[in-house]
Amino acid sequence: MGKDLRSFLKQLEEADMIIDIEKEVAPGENLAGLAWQGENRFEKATYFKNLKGFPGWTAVSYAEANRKRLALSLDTTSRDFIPTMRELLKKGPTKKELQSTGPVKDMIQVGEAVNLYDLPIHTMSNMDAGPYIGSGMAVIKDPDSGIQNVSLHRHQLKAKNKLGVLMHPGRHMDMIYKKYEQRKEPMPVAMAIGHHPAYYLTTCWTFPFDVDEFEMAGSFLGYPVPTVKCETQDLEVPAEAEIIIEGYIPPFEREEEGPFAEHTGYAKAGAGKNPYMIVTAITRRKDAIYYALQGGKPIASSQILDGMPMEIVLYERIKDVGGFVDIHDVNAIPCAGGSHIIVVQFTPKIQGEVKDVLLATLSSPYIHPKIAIAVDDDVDPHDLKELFWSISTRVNPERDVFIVPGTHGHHLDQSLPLITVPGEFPQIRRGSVMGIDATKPPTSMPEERDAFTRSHALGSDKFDIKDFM
Ligand SMILES: Cc1cc2nc3c(=O)[nH]c(=O)nc-3n(C[C@H](O)[C@H](O)[C@H](O)COP(=O)(O)O)c2cc1C
Ligand SMILES: [Mn+2]
Repeated sequence: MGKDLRSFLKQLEEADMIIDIEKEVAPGENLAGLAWQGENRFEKATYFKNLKGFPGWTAVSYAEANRKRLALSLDTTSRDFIPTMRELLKKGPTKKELQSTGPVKDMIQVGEAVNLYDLPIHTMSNMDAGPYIGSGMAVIKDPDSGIQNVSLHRHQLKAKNKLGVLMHPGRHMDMIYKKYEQRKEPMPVAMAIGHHPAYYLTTCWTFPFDVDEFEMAGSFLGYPVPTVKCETQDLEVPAEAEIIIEGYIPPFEREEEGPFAEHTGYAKAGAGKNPYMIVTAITRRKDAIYYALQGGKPIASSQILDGMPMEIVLYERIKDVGGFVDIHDVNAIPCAGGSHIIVVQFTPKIQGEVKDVLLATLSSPYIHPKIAIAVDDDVDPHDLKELFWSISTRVNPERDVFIVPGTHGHHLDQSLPLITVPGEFPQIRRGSVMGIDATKPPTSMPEERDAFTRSHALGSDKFDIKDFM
């Protein structure tokens, strides 16, 4: 057996990174709030053992939704996360391995037997239209190349065999759906729910169009991902997932969807006329664990799964700006939405370099970053106290802050004006971006740089108060 949600839960238990909850919890009432508190008060995942109205079911939340836990799942640490991921990426894709069957085929419901209300799908926020599946890794196939794509999308529970779908313009699922619409054909979809974090991480990564995200999951895990064929659609899905939901998205059909609280913490953006999916089969493990991925108000899975791949993509991009940047770290600040404020830590060499780095950060494969902040090698980009101190003592606003107007903004960032029809798919926004240089003068100006050398409380570098208590 390969690595899956269960092997990761064992790792979390051993590392004391998960809270087991035996008391009864209701997916429609308090599961979300308790899971949110598990992370935001105790920095832990949550395992719900007793679900009101769903006898026999259990649910996990926030498993991968923390840099430390995500790092643990890939046998590394929070500090070494970026270098480890950079090494893994060099491996390129690893072909999947099709098997005749697997644990996800323990139970099979097809056609009329399909009932989404049997699953403990939870409601994530007080502003949501109802229960949503956040953990469905949507597998589709490019009808031209036959290559599969996997991405994560929000899915409103609409009927026993119907789910909403939100596809942002330009995402691979949107591009492939348009190909099916051109052919006037439905697009087959299969969603995998509940698996090892490597699957979720690669699913949320923007790889080139012709890369199958699960083949990258194979490279991250170090072996070919085992797959099985779907029952009712021509697609291959992970054999060791907890649940598979098969179906299709009809062409040209649109229906009211939302509201739903997004990674920004607001609920109205994106709501309106969106496509939907008809479910044709559900297959699952006998004792399937529902993965109650929490979206919305930070910190949720939304910010971690958006932000972690972005950090590595931005790191790779920035390191080559102007030939070479002495880059140390990137933080897509989770509590700020995970993707809209990016902190880049590096040692500036010459005047002007910081601005180039900030512009590269703001014009990458991602349209999320709106504010980029550069900090020097003596400031921890993950420590908000350090960040504010650096901005406060190293920024002269008229010199160190710039704004670029008229850029393409993120579809769900409600602070930016829409340039398409409100409530109609797709939604496109024009906005602006801002760079803040909170670094010291560059190394080419040693005297000026030296004036910004930090002080510390005398003895704090040599003595530990624990030895005096
Ligand atoms: C929790 C979560 C929910 C997401 N929901 C959506 C969504 O509803 N619609 C969408 O287009 N992208 C959504 N995304 C972003 C895509 O999954 C992500 O950009 C992915 O890399 C797209 O895959 P692609 O590169 O194959 O297009 C979500 C991401 C996360 C982490
Ligand atoms: Mn893709």
